[in-house]
Amino acid sequence: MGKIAFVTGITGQDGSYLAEFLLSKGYEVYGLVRRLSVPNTRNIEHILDKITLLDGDLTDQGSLIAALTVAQPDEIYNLAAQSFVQTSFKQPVLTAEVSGVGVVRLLEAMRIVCPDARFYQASTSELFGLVKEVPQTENTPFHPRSPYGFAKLMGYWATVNYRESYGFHASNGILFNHESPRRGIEFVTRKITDGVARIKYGLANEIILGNLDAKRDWGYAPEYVEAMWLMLQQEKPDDYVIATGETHTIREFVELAFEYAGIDNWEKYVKTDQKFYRPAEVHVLCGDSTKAHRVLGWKPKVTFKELVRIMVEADLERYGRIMQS
Ligand code: NAP
Ligand code: F7E
Repeated sequence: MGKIAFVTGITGQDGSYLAEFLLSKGYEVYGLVRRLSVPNTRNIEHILDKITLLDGDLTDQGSLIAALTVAQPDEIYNLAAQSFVQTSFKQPVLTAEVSGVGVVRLLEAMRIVCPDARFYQASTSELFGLVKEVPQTENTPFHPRSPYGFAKLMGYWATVNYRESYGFHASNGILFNHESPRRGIEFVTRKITDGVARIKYGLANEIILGNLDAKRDWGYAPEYVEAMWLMLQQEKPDDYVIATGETHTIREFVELAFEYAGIDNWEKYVKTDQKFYRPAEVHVLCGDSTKAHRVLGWKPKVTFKELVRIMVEADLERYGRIMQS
């Protein structure tokens, strides 16, 4: 019999790639989905007949207990969150409820229903925020810069605390930015590649962005979900930085995206607006994933340039199809 996995956030970028990955490993996969007025299963449409969806929400304790009772998982991957930093400034309490207290609710549900399961928490490089050193490792002090960051800080420490208090096999993956054609449209990489494709097809004539000088360590999402799984295959739970070790500005991403789409003079099309700046910015992120390489044998393969190309090509192809239909 294969193992059973329970994935929150299964409709999101990472959840959908993780579900595919777990299916390929022979897992029985359960996913938690919340009620939306318009269903949002685009990322998992192709595997809907292979997984089981259970109703629930990280803000509803009873629904988490009920879902775990049905699934009886060996492994729990908590990927659900209000994950957009910009929105967290507009909806800080909701973000704290979902991305912070939500982790405690899920850990409590696990304590009641399946304390011997293994637990993965989707922690983030946003914990480092105003960075204390470059590159950031598992030992770098935290200084979150947004409600998203401080909510995730609670999730991080809740995971450590349940490990220390109850002996849970609970691990934090401190993942740096990772992107793909399934990235939500409001995140900067996807906003750029979607915008470039629109410009290429004459559907738009500009992209309006915020701070072009911020630097991020961007990796490729399908590779990052494998690191999550590897953490839960270890005898002992622990916390790991997952990153490429390279950092690039938003400007560099923009330049490459226009180049791959074959559009000259990107400056002609890109404008900036204060409304896309953040009240407190995370200026530079660059991770050191030496520990993940040493213990998990994990290493990123897709380079920054390949990532930009993959995303630009996917959006060009998508608009190409739309234009033909
Ligand atoms: P994403 O695409 O925004 O997906 C978030 C998921 O959470 C969606 O499935 C969403 O469901 C679900 N969700 C939101 N609120 C919920 C609630 N109240 N109850 C239950 N489910 C809820 O995020 P992602 O990029 O895949 O990231 C996955 C996780 O890793 C998140 O926790 C994120 O904070 C964290 N993380 C991401 C990165 C990155 O670069 N991508 C880096 C570090 C950490 P709907 O589809 O219904 O909205
Ligand atoms: O912003 C700048 C913005 O929204 C990246 C989430 O997955 O990764 C993600 O958080 C940078 C910031 O991602 C625009 O100011 C400029 O400096 O793509 P983003 P993020 O905030 O890094 C971490 C690791 C997570 O955990 C989060 O869940 O780009 N930027 N102009 C812009 N950002 C956006 N969104 N839109 C712009 O127009």
